[in-house]
Amino acid sequence: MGRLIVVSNRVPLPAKDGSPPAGGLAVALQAALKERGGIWMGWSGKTSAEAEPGPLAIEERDAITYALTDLTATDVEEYYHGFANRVLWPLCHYRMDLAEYGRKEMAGYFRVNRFFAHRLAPLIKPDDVIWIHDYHLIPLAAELRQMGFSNRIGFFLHIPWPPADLVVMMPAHQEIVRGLAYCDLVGFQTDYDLQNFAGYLRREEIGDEVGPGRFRSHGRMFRAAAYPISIETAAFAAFAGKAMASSMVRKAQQSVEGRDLIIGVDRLDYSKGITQRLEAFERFVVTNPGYQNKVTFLQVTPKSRSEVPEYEQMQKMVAEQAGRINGAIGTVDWVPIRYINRSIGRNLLAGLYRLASVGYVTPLRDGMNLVAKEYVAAQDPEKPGVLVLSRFAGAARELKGALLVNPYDTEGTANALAKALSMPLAERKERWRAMMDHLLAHDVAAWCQGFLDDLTAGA
Ligand code: ADQ
Repeated sequence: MGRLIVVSNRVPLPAKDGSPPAGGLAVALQAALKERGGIWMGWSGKTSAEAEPGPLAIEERDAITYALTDLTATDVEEYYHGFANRVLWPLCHYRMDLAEYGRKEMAGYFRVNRFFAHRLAPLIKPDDVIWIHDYHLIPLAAELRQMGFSNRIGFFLHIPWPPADLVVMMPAHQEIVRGLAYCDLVGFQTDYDLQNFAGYLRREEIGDEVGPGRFRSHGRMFRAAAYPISIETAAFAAFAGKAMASSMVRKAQQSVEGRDLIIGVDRLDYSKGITQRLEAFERFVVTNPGYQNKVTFLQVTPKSRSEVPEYEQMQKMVAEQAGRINGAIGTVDWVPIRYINRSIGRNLLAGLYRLASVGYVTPLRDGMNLVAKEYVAAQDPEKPGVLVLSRFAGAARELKGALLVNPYDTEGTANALAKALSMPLAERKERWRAMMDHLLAHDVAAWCQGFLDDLTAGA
């Protein structure tokens, strides 16, 4: 296989001090790039004041070439905030009610994808393998093909692919989906996403499955399959064990004062079901008075996308809701919900997962949800906690040892919290072992290798 070229909206440039990147995905892709030599291209996150952004900024680190482009303010507004985050994100999370489709934004989305293709073109060698990531860049493969590139091109969608009935609500759905047919391999998080994609092609009569995982659409043949993303399981487990010695984690442990800790960790996003989660926690305490003053629910939620109005409103709503619940069920010596509105370091995060008796992960819709996997990996094998997991997270397709809940069912979720907190140790161990064994065998390195093997097979 030739060099690997990864393209994603944002690029995790390694820190100058050599400290590792925060996410497992960045670690896995950087390892793959290092092994084969390669390029990681994407938006620098900077807005250019010029009508045409300057040349690519190239940085070489550890045998990887990082190629970063600025975008104009109009590009950022239309492509990123406009179409990617206000049409594709809500649509793929089953929230067409929040989508704000506009032709100007869609044109901006295609324009920036074409711009990415033109920026990337001079860097591509004939045997390079190109791996495109996520919903920001769905049309990129088609743009590259139009420029004459016949390299192997793979695409991985990190968010869900919804059923046909939803996809067709997006006015430009056929033009968007067309981009995928120009790839050699399209990866989804779960078998459900793959089925939805196949169903959409059939329903719209724009393609069909000609064999298992083999599709024909827009006059092209390509493959599609599920590749559930994962974490660096063994490394994260070791890290969590060590984190217990840190003074921050010890302080956190003292502050809980022997109560059971329930932990929720999410970017502030309407797809994560945070308000439903708080409500179910309140219901749990009210219907299980024995747990009053015996549990602390810690919700850690850094702001995200605050330039989009729904996110701004949500931030206010969640803070108010946590305050109202604390006022209603708290006592002078007990604050039931602790709500932290910012990002925390990986060390503290890993330690908090390990301290927590319950990992409370209840998105309304999620491509995978890596928090669920991190929580499992961080547990002490001798006294593991219990994962309460939404059936609507992609992770629910794999983590069968979790207590699966429907986050729209407040009573059901409250009951699951009660069940988790009273679960006998033997059952906790048995459930955890099954999940941990799965995650050790299916870590992010295996995910990366599996996708690249399939992409390059037969090349
Ligand atoms: P996200 O929607 O960002 O990712 P998720 O998979 O849960 O969701 O990943 C979040 C990451 O951020 C985790 O590694 C978590 O530890 C970290 N994080 C969250 N809150 C934090 C905090 N307060 N402090 C520090 N770290 C925090 C998208 C899709 C997911 C899919 C991933 C990967 O929406 O469904 O799992 O991509 O494909």
